[in-house]
Amino acid sequence: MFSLALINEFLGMPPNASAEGYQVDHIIEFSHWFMGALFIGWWIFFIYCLWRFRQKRNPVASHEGVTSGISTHLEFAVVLIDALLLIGFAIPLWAKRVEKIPDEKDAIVVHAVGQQFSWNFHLPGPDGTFGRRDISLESNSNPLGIDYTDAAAKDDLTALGELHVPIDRDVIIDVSSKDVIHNFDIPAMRMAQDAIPGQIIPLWFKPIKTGNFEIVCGQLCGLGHYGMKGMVVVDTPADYQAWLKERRELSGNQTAVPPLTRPPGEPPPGPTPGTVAPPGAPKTNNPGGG
Ligand SMILES: [Cu+2]
Repeated sequence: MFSLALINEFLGMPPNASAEGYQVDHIIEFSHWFMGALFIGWWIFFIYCLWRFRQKRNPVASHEGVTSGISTHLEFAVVLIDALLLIGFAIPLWAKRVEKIPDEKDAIVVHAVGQQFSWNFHLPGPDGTFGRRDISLESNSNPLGIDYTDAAAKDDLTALGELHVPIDRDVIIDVSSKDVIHNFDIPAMRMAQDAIPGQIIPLWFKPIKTGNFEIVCGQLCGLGHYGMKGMVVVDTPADYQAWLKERRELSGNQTAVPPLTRPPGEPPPGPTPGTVAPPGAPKTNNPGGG
């Protein structure tokens, strides 16, 4: 069956997997068809001009130019359609995304923290409250700097690179970054959000298909940017509970001795190998590093 949506597939977009993604798909479809029409229109105009203003027929240049108003009308129509796309569709869609965040009580809430070059996830655990995080506690064994002396942190779960969420539940991901600007992008959910140091910005969606969906970093964040990938696994509710149980068992082992400070001898998180420090950056004294 012919479908307008074929253009998205043709251009390589993965099939949509979230309840809200269709709105994004529609605006992308419309924009692509509109660009396609403009592309053909301008080509016809270009070829017409080559023929109409050929030298044989116009040996002397006309310095007066076009006298009819048709090109003005055409250009005005293009501006009008562009304005309609922006004001009528894009801005309201964006406003809906940033204003109508689902209630946290009924949603799965996760913190995603970007770093060169991976995604860390922090889950609140059974008590539903996130434990305190402190940048001074960050280490290789505690990349999120979770303060395990905080009562709310005792049951918290962490995951690196792979996040599981249940199907048909609203998911809110609070996106932030430890170092540079990253972008938390799940193409199949049609969701992307910049991860900005010092800011926590929510992104939300409702997955409607089970399966594995790639997370990519959508901002060129350093030499390892190409490898900054992750996975969102959309599970059935039973599989999701099983994953939580597994994470709980794993983190139970990890936090048997809660690290109050950085383990002795472990250097503070410094530049990752492969990262080029910006010009003028202070030299780090990493005892272990070069
Ligand atoms: Cu990145």
